[in-house]
Amino acid sequence: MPSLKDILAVIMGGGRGTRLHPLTALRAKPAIPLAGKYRLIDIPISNCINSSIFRISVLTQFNSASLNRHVSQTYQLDRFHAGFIEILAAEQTAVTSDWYQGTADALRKQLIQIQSANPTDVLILAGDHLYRMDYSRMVEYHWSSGADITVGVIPINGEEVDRFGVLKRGADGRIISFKEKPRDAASQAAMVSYPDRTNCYLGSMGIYVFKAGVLADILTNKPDFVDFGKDVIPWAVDNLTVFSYEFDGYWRDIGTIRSFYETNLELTRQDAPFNFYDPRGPIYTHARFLPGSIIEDSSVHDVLLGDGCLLKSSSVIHSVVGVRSQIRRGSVISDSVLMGADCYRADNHDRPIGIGEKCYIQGAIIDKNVSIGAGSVIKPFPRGTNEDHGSWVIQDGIVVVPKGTVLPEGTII
Ligand code: ADQ
Ligand code: ADP
Repeated sequence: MPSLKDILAVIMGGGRGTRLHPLTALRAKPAIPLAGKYRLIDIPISNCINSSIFRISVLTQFNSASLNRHVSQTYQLDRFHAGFIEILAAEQTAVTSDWYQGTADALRKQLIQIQSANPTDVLILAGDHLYRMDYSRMVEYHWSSGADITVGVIPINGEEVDRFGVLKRGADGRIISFKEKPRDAASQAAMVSYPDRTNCYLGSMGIYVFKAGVLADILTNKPDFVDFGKDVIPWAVDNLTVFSYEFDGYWRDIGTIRSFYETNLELTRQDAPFNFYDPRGPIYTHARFLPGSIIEDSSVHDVLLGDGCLLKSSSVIHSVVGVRSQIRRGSVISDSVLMGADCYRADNHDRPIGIGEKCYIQGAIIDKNVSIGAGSVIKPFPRGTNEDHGSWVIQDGIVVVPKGTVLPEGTII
């Protein structure tokens, strides 16, 4: 049997990032802040480390300084854990043909790098999922079944079925049919696996183990295959041995503004389905050595509060308040995700970072280093509303204020 040392994990760090716009306007998707102090990339990297997989490549479109800094400062393997954690970026150019065209194309463009690690198998992971998973079990299942490809799968319900790859499998676990995001009722009905259950479909988690040789053959011999879900897996199910590995823990795709927002807010309660505190599977992140947060004359209910925050005479309800957030006198924040700040004062000291006095903010995502002028009001819009006003964007009814924005005093959204 091969060993986990022979595995190469490849984390798909994000394509055009339109679904998480404007959080991806100025940064690579893996660098998006999560749960007040982490970044999206911390989830799959921590899962790899906790699964004893120490060879990790992150594929991204942007060679962003903040992603490089975060990964290089956070993840330093000691000499007893041979491996590497590296970022492989697509050419940073606006000419579309040089960018990764899809998930399979991204691996194709880095195939030489991937092969130079000489792995027996390649574990392909998404960069926008929240879950804690021991990948070694999936890899061992892949080895014991002798599969060419193993797909991680999870039961899903009828409302989600058009957002996922869905599959049917035989009693031995081998996948016999696969449809990427089936839209019409007839093709959905044909894919039911568990007629008696609410979660009656088996959905692909978008994570795969490939025999390295099989992956290289497909990427080389099928140059038209751009995506794993759309092209590679449907073809492989008909032509190769593809098995399913069923995961039974909490798992959530947080690749849209709505799911990202709702998942962050779920984390404000201790009984949340995902918990960052499991000592058997810690989620790592950049250690910042920030002071504790000061909450002066304020009320907080159901709040996930990062380090180094300053709340003065304000009220915060059901919200995530990220590192170095400042909320000033008389402000009310509810149902919102504040990502915090990289510093307490802007470099040129011309504006206070954070939420000014007497603001009312509900149902919003406020990205890092934003200044919101005193007396501003932000309220949510009906679901399905999408508008781009530059200094604020509405995605599915949620107001998102992009990184570094300055909203003048008395802004009403
Ligand atoms: P989607 O999530 O819609 O479906 P996709 O947009 O291809 O698939 O993204 C998969 C992952 O790869 C994401 O983490 C994304 O950020 C990243 N990614 C996308 N394009 C990339 C690129 N060009 N370069 C680098 N990274 C890129 C997939 C499967 C479905 C499955 C769902 C589960 O296709 O079958 O059900 O994942 O979430
Ligand atoms: P983040 O939440 O973005 O990871 P950190 O709190 O981890 O930020 O900061 C990482 C380090 O980088 C810190 O020392 C911070 O002061 C520094 N830093 C953050 N943003 C910038 C920037 N735009 N330019 C220079 N240094 C920065």
